[in-house]
Amino acid sequence: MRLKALIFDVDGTLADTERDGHRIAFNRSFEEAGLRWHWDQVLYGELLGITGGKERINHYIRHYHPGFTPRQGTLKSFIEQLHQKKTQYYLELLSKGEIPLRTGVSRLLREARDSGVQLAIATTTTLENVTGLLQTTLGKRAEEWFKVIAAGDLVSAKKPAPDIYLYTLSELALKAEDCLAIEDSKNGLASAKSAGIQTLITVNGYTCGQEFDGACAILDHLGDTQEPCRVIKGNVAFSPMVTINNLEKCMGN
Ligand code: XBP
Ligand code: MG
Repeated sequence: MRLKALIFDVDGTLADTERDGHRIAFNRSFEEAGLRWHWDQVLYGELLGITGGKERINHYIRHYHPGFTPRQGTLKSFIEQLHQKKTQYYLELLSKGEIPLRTGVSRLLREARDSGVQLAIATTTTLENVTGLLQTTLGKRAEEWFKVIAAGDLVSAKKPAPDIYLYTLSELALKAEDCLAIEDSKNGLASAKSAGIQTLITVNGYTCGQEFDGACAILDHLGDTQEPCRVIKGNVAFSPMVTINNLEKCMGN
């Protein structure tokens, strides 16, 4: 079947942004606010079950510091301010070029462009984080490669709700069956699947133990000429790398 659009998740899919990116930025914002909160790698893995930075902070407070009240203002505005600082720190990390794209991402994006397959993004993270990542890894004008960049608070119900994917489909003016989503997590898969979109998973350190029922394939990464991918589950035709050609063949099955 003819694939019309590829819809990418960002965190964990385009790049491994969580452990050494978002986590570090959250911790810096806590330190700066004089809070003795620290998210280590294991705790952060647990907190990733809650998508969205503001929602994650709120969940953490409710479960780990239930009596906490900010010195000034409401809890909501306190979390918003903390999160704005976190975004600043995250953008600083990106600008240092410390977060590269995952294997095969740049290759597949370029191949899609050459084949006339549209590109889109459906993510929970803040819009500036997406544009920052695209610019620091693919160049100043990389945003223009994407017909739709759907991010953050654009929808009120974040992944695993289907809203961000439904919004992306409507902006693309395409049907779910003409698109394929690329995700890294259970929450991401649930979101894309509930919007009716077939989904390919590339796992990472935080998500490799998750269940991905209903994914069209599960791989360790997208693969590249120098670094073949491993098919964990699904059609072996994806090895040594995911291409527009093998995606179109496998989607028909
Ligand atoms: C990603 C997220 C994001 C980031 C932080 O989920 O949950 O919250 O961790 O981004 P997904 P913000 O990959 O499933 O979209 O702090 O900007 O929200
Ligand atoms: Mg993700």
